[in-house]
This record gives sequence, structure tokens and C-alpha cells, in this order.
Amino acid sequence: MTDPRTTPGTAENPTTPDPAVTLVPSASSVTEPATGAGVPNEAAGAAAGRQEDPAARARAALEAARRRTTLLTDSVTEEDLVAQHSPLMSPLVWDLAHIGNQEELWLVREAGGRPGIRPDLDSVYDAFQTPRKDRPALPLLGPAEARAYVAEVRAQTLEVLAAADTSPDHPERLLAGGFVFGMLAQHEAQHDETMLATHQLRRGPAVLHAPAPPPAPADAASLPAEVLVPGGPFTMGTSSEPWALDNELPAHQVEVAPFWLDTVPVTNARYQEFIAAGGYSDPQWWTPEGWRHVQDAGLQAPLFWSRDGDAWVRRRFGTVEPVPADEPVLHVCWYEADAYARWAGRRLPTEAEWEKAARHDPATGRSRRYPWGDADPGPEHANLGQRHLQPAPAGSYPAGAAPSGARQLIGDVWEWTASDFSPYPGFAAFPYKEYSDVFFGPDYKVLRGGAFGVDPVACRGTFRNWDYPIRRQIFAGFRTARDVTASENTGSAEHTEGAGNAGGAA
Ligand code: AVJ
Ligand code: FE
Repeated sequence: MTDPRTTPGTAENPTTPDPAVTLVPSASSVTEPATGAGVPNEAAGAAAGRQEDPAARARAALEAARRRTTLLTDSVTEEDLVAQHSPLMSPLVWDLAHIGNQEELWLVREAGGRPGIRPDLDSVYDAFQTPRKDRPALPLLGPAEARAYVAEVRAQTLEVLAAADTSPDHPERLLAGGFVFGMLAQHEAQHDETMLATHQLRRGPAVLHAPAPPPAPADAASLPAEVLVPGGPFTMGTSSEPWALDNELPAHQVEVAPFWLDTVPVTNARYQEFIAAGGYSDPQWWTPEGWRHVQDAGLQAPLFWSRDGDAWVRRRFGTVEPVPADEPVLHVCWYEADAYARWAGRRLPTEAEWEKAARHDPATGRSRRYPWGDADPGPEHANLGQRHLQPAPAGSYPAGAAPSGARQLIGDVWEWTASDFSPYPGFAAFPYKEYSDVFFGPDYKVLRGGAFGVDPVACRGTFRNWDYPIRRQIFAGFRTARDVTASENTGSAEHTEGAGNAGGAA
């Protein structure tokens, strides 16, 4: 299968959407035989095909993550590297050496069976031993030492990888399909997003620069406000994605009632209507905890927004600029997303609804890897990978649309869901409890879909992120949903399919 990222001349937002690109399911979804009803039904063929050379994929993913890490840490002064820009974040130099320490632990020592380089650093860079706000007080490696350390670890990692057997049927699960190498590439990519959030919190002149995303395609203004996702069972989670993390497993059937979902994420213009309508001062829109938090924290608008006369401006990576009306809203907490949805007469989608909208293909009954099919994300599908340092306008990426017609489910902004972070039936922690297991429960809300700050290696239809409902420094927005009403729900397949296709073709 060709990697769309290497296809030259691909426009991110073609002015004339090519129906062959947006509407035809990928070859693997068509040709793969359907499994029986009640059996998890996901697109395994494409994932297996893409893993033809797991070691090469692992090396490329590790190197891509390191390029980003280097840029994020070389673009500031040494003083800025060791400074704490917010009590919510670690000093950048902690993230840098933590990336190296985790890689030493899992790739050099565990996968490589080597003695290790600096085991004495394990406790300094153990995220569970020291909360972020206390990390500046640790005996951290300085910038030069941290850079030398991660380079030494990486050199050994590449030797281990070159010697490793990464065949998909390797008896050790850690090595099968190169899982542990993929896990560490995803770990570094996640910290690259965390470091990008630190850059956003940092005060002072801009140091990061990227081109703006392309303008919205011509049809963005005429998209239906919402799309219908048909009811019925679908396959949630995965048992075939080789680098899926433990919380995405296993694939299992979930029954989802038909529902309507916003075609695009809620925009700044819409969110400003909520502010202008007094949304932040009316308790009827907020949960009791949300209302308490709005008052205690004095929330009045998304993080980084301020008034400039009658207009709203925002600070974005060191630049103050007008808030763009048609961009998905960013830097809102779960309580704000939930309150907006209630004010709009709607609700947040559940995590299962979100994944069904993003993966379920009604034509085949199969769950795709991504909304557009099984192909890896390319620049025409989604705004990922810090290629741009802001979300693209609502309605962008027609080639990345889901079968329902929903756009931008992957990329642009993380989307808050209504759901608490909980394990799927049959969950087993792997390879360590501190990745997911210790976070399950009502304290954390699930976010889906990834943002412009996420590398494609750490983003897919099954990928789960989570955070506290008060958090706003993450690159999070949301879209809303509503139940299908009794008069809309005819229960007929023609009805649901017709409405779904209307969204997809629009
Ligand atoms: C999945 C983003 C919630 O940053 O706490 C990084 C990812 N885990 N190192 C986090 C992670 C360990 C995690 N999130
Ligand atoms: Fe980490």
C-alpha cells in the first residue's frame, strides 16, 4: 500500500473534492470477507499489510519523533529549557531526558537485554514519583547532559532494533510486530505534544513558526449542520492494530442507538455566541461541579483569550491575533464543552458514539482504522504532526470525511467526549499498569481524534486520550450530538442510510 505522505502534489484541501477519493471504500474493506454477526469486525488486512517491515516503520517513527523533539528543545534558550513555564508542565529539559530514560528502560534494557546507561536516573524521570510542579527541584540533567544522554540511548536503540526479530508472530508480545519500538515512538510523540503545550504556555516572543492551514474548501459553508449515524452494533477497539496501546484492546461489539453528530467541531464563532449569551454566568448550563469550577477559577472564555474592545483576541505561540471565527474552538475544559452543549440544546457524544462515527462503515459493517479508510493519514486527510500550529477551518479535509459525512474527526483538536476513562471488557494492562490502568475511573474524561500537535503514529480511530475535566492547556475542543427523536427514528434501513449518504455526498 502506498503511503499517502510520500505521494507528491497532494493538496490538503482540494477546491473540487474528488468523489473517488472521498466516497469509495478502500480496496481492503471491499475484498475482505465479512465475518458473522456478533463477531468483532475490523479491517485487519490493511494493518497487517502496512506492517510488511515493522522494523523500518519503527525506525522511521522513532526518527520522526526525534526530529520534532530536537526542534522543540533547540528552539529555546538554555534558560527557557530549564525554566518552569507553568506549574501544569515540566521544564522542557525534564521531558527531554524522560523521553531518553523511558527509551533506555524499554528498548535498551528490556528489548535489548543490555545493562543500561544511567539506571540511576530512573527515579528522577519517573513521572509517578514527582508531580510536574515539583520537577524543577529534582537533580535534573542540564541541557547539554540531557542532549548527550538521549543521543547515547538512541544510538544503542538503533543497534537493538537492527538486531531485533520484529516479525508479527514473534512469541514475545513485546517484540511482535515491533510493538515496543512503536510504543516508544508513540511515547516520544506524546511528549512532543506535551512540550508543544509548554511552548504555548511560555511567555515571550514567538520561536515556533509554521504555515497556516489552507483555507476551508468551497463546500464548507454549505455542509449540513449535523450528520446521522445509523443505529446498531459496531466494532469498538482493536485486536489487529499492531501498535495499539493496551487501553484500545480488545475489539468488541457495542450497540449504539442512532444519533445526530455535528458535521464539524464547534467553532470559535459558535462558542462566542455562548459567551455573548451569558453562558458563563448562568448556572443552568453547568453541572454542579462545573459551576463551582467556573466560579472558583473565574472562567470567562477559553484559555489564552482576552478582550480587545468589542473583539476577542488570543495568544498563540507568542503572537496575539484576532480569534478566527471559523476555526474549531481550542483550549476549553470538559466543563465548558459540556455547558456549551447543554446551552445549544444538545450533549457531548459518548466515546462509543464518537468511535462509531469515526470508524463504522455502514456499507460493509466493518470498522475502519480511520474515518476515510485504512490508509495511514496523509496531509489531505487530517491536520496532524505539528505541520501547522493551529486547527484548520471547520469543514476542511473533505478527503478525510467519515462515511457519515462528518469531517475533522481526526486531527485539528482533541474532542472531549461525555465518557469517563474506563477499561474495555477483557482489558489487560500491557506492558505496564502505569500507562492506562491506574487512570481508569470517574476522575478522567476521554478525548478522541487527536490534534494538530499529535504525530500520526499516536493517532488513529481507536486511540484514547484522557485528562481531568478542568484541564485547558491541552489542544482540546469538542463537537456536540443529540438523540434521534421518535419522529425521526423510522427504524428503516433506507431512512438511516439515505440520511447518512446525504451527509457524505454534500
Ligand atoms: C495519554 C497523554 C494522558 O501525557 O499523561 C506520556 C501519555 N504517558 N508518558 C500523559 C503519557 C506516559 C499520557 N496521556
Ligand atoms: Fe512519559
